[in-house]
Amino acid sequence: MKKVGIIMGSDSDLPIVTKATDTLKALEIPFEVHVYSAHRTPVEARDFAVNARENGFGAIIAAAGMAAHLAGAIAANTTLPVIGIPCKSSNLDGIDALLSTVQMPTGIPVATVAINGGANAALLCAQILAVEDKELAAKLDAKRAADAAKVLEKDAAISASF
Ligand code: RP5
Repeated sequence: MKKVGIIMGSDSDLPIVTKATDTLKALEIPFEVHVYSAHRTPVEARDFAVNARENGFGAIIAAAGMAAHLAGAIAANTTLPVIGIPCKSSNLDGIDALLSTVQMPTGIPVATVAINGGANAALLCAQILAVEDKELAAKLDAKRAADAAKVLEKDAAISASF
């Protein structure tokens, strides 16, 4: 199976990235995690993106906050699908990172999930990889069914309490 590359702009983004790694582990999808910044280590971020396809990656998650250019900078250097996670910082509640990540110019797409949406970033990667992987698609179907069953249990409990 192709690997997922997870890049974060700073180790302070790790709590958000952990939501993605937990999700990938549960689905038994191989991944690598790195701290590369579009601003502080632009050469390393670029090199990772340029070599990612040849290095066995099938999709890349880029998590960054503030003036979040990481996902766009990665996307500029690969045609692998790039999923951006805008991370919330203290001043602007993540709106800064959301707009920086989502507003990509035509030709260089970044699939942007919600602010701090680490789990959905991983699920989107899984869905991309599952296009050509029936076993992974079955795991995703099973997860959806299990998630729905949990909601229906909550419905029964809430409904019975009134
Ligand atoms: C961004 O700036 C990082 O992705 C992080 O979300 C934010 C703050 O970084 P640190 O100052 O905590 O390293 O580039």
